[in-house]
Amino acid sequence: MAVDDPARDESCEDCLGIPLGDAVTDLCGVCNGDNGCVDCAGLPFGSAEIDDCGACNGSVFFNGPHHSPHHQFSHERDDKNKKDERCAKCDEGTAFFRLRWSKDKSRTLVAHELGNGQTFDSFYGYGFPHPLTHNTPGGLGRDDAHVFLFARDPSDPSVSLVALLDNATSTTGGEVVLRATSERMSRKGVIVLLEDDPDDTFAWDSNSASGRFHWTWSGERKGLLKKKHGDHHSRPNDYGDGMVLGPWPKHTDSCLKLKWPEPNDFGVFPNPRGLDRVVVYTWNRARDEFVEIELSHFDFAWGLELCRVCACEGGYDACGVCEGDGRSCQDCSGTCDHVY
Ligand SMILES: [Ca+2]
Ligand SMILES: [Ca+2]
Repeated sequence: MAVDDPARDESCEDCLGIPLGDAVTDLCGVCNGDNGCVDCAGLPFGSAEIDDCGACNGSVFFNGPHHSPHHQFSHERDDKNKKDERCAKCDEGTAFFRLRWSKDKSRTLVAHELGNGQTFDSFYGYGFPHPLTHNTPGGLGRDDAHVFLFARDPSDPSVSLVALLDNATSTTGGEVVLRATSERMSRKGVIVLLEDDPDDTFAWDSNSASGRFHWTWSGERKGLLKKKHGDHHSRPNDYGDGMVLGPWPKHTDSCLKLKWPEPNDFGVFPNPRGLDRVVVYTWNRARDEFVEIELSHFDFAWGLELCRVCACEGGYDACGVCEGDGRSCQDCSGTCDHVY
């Protein structure tokens, strides 16, 4: 650890208890260790193995959300049929995406794994408990933000893009036009799997894998909900919007480009209205938690590009975040409790 690290506690001892010593905890939590728990994809306690095709299979996922980080997969590899099947599907089931938000800014995202029995619908939680909006586990919507994340349903397996507008309890509304174009995604069966709300515009053509989306949401319309019971003319507050788009094609370099165009057919100006930022989550597989990607110098006019890739090419940081920068990750005790 650098002595000029501003986050450093002056009284900090190293992991051997030596004041200002230089012993550090390795990626496996072992003081002065040799990172012996790191798998072939670079993830501490990861389950990636060299597969039958000779590649490090970073697509092998943990077995549900409540695994122990020490859990190890063990595949029976002596069955020839299974082996042939795996080799034919070497790239299937991978859930890594290259996020690009300017010519020279990109990161690799890891898709969130849905839990046992969870579906994209139940993950999105449309309409309950907050009506007309998303109700994701833990509340992934953010005030005045357009949120994107990938989720993978291991039962298919399939991966879809989840978009969330605003916080599910935000008091402010907004209006957004989003334009989507794609490469290598046409006629692959990509559809809008969930519409929030059905009366917003989801003009998506799966043949060309392109489209336009137009959302309006009210936020809190003061007074409406305070009207008497039985007032059927008032619609509940619409706190947020969004959609699920998928399933994503399994081949690499299937790319979706998203823009917030001005001008646009819907007369929305500025576009977006009521939003001032984009939030993208990646998934920390080692710790089973979402990590927000910091999109420095994001520009709505340039937009976002999301392309499927096969692995976390830049490797995982010490906290298990794919291509995380590890900033303030390892504090004096060597734990990873202070990521972002
Ligand atoms: Ca709406
Ligand atoms: Ca809505």
